[in-house]
Amino acid sequence: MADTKIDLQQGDITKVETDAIVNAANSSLLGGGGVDGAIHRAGGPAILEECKQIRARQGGCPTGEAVITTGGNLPARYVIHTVGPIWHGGSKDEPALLANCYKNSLRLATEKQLQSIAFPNISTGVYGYPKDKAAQVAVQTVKDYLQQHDTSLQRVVFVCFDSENKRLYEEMLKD
Ligand code: AR6
Repeated sequence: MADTKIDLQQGDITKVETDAIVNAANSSLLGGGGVDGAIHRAGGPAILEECKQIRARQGGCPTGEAVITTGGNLPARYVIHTVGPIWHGGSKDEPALLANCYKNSLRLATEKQLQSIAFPNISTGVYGYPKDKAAQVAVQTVKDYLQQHDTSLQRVVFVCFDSENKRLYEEMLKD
């Protein structure tokens, strides 16, 4: 594995000073509530402008895929927008789709030669993915990716908004 550090923080991802922050978007790329709304509010209109250009080119973003835009007024230089799966009970390929969100975001960051990236707890809000199951997928997928790929990334941060997620990640990152 490269010497990439995995960190854990609790708080608002729009304040985090990594090269990129990841947005838990929807396929329209036109914004929404939750972390998506917070990122567009804090980052300003330049982000939506680029999302619209991407929509015009490729018609939105399928579940599990990711696209990259400017960070606008955010401390982060880029926002990587990925679309998590809606939880339907686990039989609709949700774990693989959620893993794809993390993999494709890490791939984009690596292609851009970024050194740091911060993830929110994708799909665990409006999309209803059970937090413990989502944390397991997130941590395992990031660890596997770092083991299997050459990457420019020196730091990956999990940013938990709520204390339950923080506790789950703490437990999972213990060793
Ligand atoms: N910083 C970090 N995490 C946050 C923040 C924040 N400022 N705000 C919320 N969270 P959600 P989803 C956490 O609902 O489940 C949107 O409308 C939140 O506590 O934002 O992937 C999109 O447009 C939760 O743990 O995203 C889509 O339509 C996590 O972020 C849909 O919601 C994800 O919750 C996506 O649903």
